[in-house]
Amino acid sequence: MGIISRGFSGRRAASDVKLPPGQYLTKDFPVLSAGPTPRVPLETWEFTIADGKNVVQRWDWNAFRALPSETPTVDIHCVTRWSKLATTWEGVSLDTLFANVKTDASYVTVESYGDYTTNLPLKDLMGGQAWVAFRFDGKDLAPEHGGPARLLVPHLYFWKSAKWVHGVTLMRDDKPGFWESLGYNNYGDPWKEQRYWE
Ligand SMILES: Nc1nc2c(c(=O)[nH]1)N[C@H]1C(S)=C(S)[C@@H](COP(=O)(O)O)O[C@H]1N2
Ligand SMILES: [Mo]
Repeated sequence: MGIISRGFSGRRAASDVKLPPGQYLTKDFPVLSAGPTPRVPLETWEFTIADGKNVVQRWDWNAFRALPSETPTVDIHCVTRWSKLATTWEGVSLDTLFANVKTDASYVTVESYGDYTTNLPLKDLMGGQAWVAFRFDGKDLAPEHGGPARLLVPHLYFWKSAKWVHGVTLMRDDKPGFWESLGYNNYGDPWKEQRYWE
């Protein structure tokens, strides 16, 4: 029913809205940061992909912004129970960033300016599921929301969407990131309510 009427009307009626279990809707955009907001000048900003210790791809801001970008509209779900629907972003797909990377690694650690890390399976970054986003709601991403650029992985709880993203490291073995080491679930599927380690 939900899917049929949604497809038919082309937008969601209020009665159609389906939130993951235990979530409530908010119109605000709360700021959740584990530490101070790092200020990253565009002149020194870079995004790298490393395979173990070897950096295999590197972009400075101009090279990064010269890549083709996309404008996803997605729902986001924070483990602290707020959700926002139909948020609009601009960013570079991880498929684009990984286009020339060959690896047999199955996991990644995402690293941010200012020390934050988060881990996820590499396949969750691929297939149109993840972006390095630099614009939100038509405006440059504000520093408190992760500007100049943040990861956006909307199908997982929002702590996986690392703000001030600096790069990703490919790993053969999975390794818990910042919140995952402090008790948040290793994977974090909001539809399965994977908030904490069992
Ligand atoms: N670098 C970094 N990224 C981060 C965080 C953080 O503390 N540091 N918090 C995470 C959490 S728990 C959430 S819910 C979202 C919050 O993003 P927002 O502040 O833009 O709402 O960022 C995630 N990414
Ligand atoms: Mo969060």
